[in-house]
Amino acid sequence: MRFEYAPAPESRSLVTLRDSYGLFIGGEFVAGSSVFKTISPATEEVLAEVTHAGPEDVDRAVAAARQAYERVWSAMPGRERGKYLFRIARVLQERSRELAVLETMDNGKPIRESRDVDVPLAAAHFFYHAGWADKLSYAGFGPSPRPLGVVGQVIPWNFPLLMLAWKVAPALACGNTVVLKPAETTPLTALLFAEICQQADLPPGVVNIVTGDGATGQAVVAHPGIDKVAFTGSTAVGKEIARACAVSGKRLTLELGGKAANVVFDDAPADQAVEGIVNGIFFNQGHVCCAGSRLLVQESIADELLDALKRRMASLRLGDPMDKNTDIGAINSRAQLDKIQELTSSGETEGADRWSAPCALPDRGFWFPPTVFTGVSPTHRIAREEIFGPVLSVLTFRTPAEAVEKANNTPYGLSAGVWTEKGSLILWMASRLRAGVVWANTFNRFDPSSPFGGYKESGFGREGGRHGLEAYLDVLGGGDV
Ligand code: TAP
Repeated sequence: MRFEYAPAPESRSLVTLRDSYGLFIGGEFVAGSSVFKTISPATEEVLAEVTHAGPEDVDRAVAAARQAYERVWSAMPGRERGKYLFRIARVLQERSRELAVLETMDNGKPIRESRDVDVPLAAAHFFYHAGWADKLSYAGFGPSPRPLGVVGQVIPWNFPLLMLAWKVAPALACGNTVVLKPAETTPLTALLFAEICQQADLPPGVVNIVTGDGATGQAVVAHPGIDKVAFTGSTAVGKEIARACAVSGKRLTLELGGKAANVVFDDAPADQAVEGIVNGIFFNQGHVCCAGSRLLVQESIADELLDALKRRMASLRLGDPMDKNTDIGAINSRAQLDKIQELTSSGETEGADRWSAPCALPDRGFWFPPTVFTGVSPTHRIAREEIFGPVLSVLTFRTPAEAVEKANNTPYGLSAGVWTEKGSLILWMASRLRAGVVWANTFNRFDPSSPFGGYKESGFGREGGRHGLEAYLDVLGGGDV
């Protein structure tokens, strides 16, 4: 039975959009070399004009960060830095509805997700790292770990505010200052975050935000005044950055792509597994680095499980991301939609069977229905390449050993899921899966105290937890933090 829901739109009036936004450098919004427009992917309406930072603007931002590092932030006792982080965390909570609405407008993700996942987790990251700021000497990195200096951070568009929090909170807690570049298609919550830094009286220059495109990211990464680079994005760009940093001696952490296996055994609780599969691949339109984009299902239950999955997919509601009942929002950009369409066409051409949930797509904006491919072979592109959209590729296996072999048959290694009632099988699988995170009987769960990161082409370094602090500390140096 299909339920009809009355519209339940969240109010756009919670957000006051400016016509244009400057760069956030030295605690102020300043003009830059040129401007570009950011649009709503759900309606293609222009939301605001944003400044494009050229190399000279990046230079100013790095200089402001250096000055703040040397004069204020690195010398400030950890307990004082912690107070600023607590303040930012509280303001994020106070302004959470505004942030959620703005995120949904600029990114296209359902308001339910920005409200219940992105913004609360972003605040949690600041609370968590605020607690670490005065305890770094007890974190197991020696008695006096030192900050690294000015950190250049480049983030993607899939979780704009949350990725900012993953980057900025540990960097600041450890005594570094930052120059952050948000993605070209989703700069608005980072700019609202800049206002929050002002509201929290963060010393000028501790956080600098330079909006722009890939060239701006390149300028940040290549700047000689940057001591450490932290990048989240595609594996292709990550490799370019690794090459650029290799010759410079800069410290580097990379959080890159994934092609996670979600492995369902025949004794798994079926309804729970179906919810986990749906959450694993359709959460955030599948724009998730750790998405469970390859379903590995034990052959004996494959037909039954797929029937249940299709029934569940048919009940997903696609449409206005501002509606509180929406499950599937808009694809973030025309370019991403083109990429999803190209890869799904290759799935059909290579011989897999495509099934999409029956749902009407809105006339304007960028949309793609939840889709599942069966009859997939490990050599198909849809089984190997990251689609980064609401598309699931299904493969089958007979034995646990075959499941492990197929799950690990990927250049990536970010995450995996295991569904079974047997605890021993969970542990057996977890010790063999080459993935940074292995979820058992759940998927896409995050917590700031739990380190996240990849193996192989999914990158190196960890974000979150005690392990994540290490990326922002000179653990071999002396002195007080
Ligand atoms: P990318 O195209 O790699 O872009 C990421 C960021 O890098 C954007 O801000 C981008 O700017 C900038 N950039 C582009 N070219 C650059 C260059 N040559 N030098 C420096 N910066 C450059 O990735 P995306 O399409 O935005 O994001 C999707 C990818 O991110 C997926 O592969 C996904 O798996 C990965 N991701 C990984 C994680 C973790 S934790 N592993 C989390 C989220 C996403 P523009 O936006 O202006 O192009």
